[in-house]
Amino acid sequence: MSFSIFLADADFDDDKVIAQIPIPHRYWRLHVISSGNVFDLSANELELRESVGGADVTGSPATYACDHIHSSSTIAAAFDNDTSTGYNAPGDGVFPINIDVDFTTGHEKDIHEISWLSRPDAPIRAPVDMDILWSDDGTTWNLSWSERGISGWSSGVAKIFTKP
Ligand SMILES: [Ca+2]
Repeated sequence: MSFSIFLADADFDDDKVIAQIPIPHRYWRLHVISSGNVFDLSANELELRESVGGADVTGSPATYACDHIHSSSTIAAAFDNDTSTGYNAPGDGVFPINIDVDFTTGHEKDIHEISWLSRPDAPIRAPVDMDILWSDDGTTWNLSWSERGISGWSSGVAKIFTKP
């Protein structure tokens, strides 16, 4: 989310945007509604960026959580900058699945782009429908943007999702 400052002229008919002020938030959530293989979800690397093509802002001091995870998996494996390790869901078809990033107090971010690298031997274990949410308190969640009908996953290729 961001606010625009407008420079208004006398008749308000051609106001110019003179600044975009980012509104950072502590918590961000990838709310995955459905998967390409219906039953399972995987992510070998996830990146959150504050600008299109910008730097990945995950990493210390951010912490991660997921509400549905295979017993032999960790959500941290999706954020360790190692493309050979990853998060895996239990494969039981239970959705939605929430993947949360807590950037921590004093390190709030304004996320505009997500990069998702799926599991190389099962790339369709990846989102078809997904919402990107933010929160300031970890309890009340707000929609930032939605992705629908995602397709075309292929092995070893990260997909990029940019805020409209
Ligand atoms: Ca990894």
